[in-house]
Amino acid sequence: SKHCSGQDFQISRVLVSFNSAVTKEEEVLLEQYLVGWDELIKFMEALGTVFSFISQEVKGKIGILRELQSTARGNEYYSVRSMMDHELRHNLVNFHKQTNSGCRTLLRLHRALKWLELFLHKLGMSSDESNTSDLCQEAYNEALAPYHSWLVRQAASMAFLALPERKVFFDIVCIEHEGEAQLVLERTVRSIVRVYNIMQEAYHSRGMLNLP
Ligand code: 1Q0
Repeated sequence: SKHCSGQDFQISRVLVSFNSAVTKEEEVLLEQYLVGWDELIKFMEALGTVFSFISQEVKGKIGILRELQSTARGNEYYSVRSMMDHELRHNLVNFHKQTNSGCRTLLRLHRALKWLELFLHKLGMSSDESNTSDLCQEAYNEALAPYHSWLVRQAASMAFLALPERKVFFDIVCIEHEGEAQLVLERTVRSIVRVYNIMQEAYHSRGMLNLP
């Protein structure tokens, strides 16, 4: 009976996708991971046109990875580790210049997921007086700004100013009560942390945390 403005987006689907992306062997399944991102894109699209440059950017990265999955070697892109080992084995990862390797492309989404983790955590802990633009900017400064050019940082800060207030966020997420929000957000944060940590270790152990 609840009416929510972001009917297409469901935060539960983000949670389910990221949870199901992790196997018993602590592998991250690439397809499930990307499905989680598909859902996040719906959220950004519900925010309106100011955010479309961000969702276009994410769609571009997802597109590159799906393209790799659809090639003859697509089965190698089954999990994050299988992708990394395949690309390293075949010298497809360039450590000196920018290419469209799966490893460097996924690294961009990986870093963005840290931003989301911090932002959702802050949102869950926030109070009535909190300002979403500030929460978003703080998370951005910590997780993403160090990797972005000056121009991108300015554009991001401008976009943050256009963010709706907390109430609207909770409405899109379809949450009526504050307590409920905190619970759902913390659960989502946990599913993100789990995926993030596994991927962070996979990138770290292969010396690939700084791919150009
Ligand atoms: C909620 C509003 C979204 C706020 C997004 C924060 C990040 C903003 C910064 C985006 C700038 C994008 C412009 C291009 C950047 C690229 O230079 C960069 C590097 O790529 P490359 O190929 O040049 O090396 N690209 C990236 O860093 C890719 C990732 C961009 C950030 C995407 C983060 C979007 C996450 C959105 C999920 C929102 C869901 C919120 C759910 C809330 C539920 C209560």
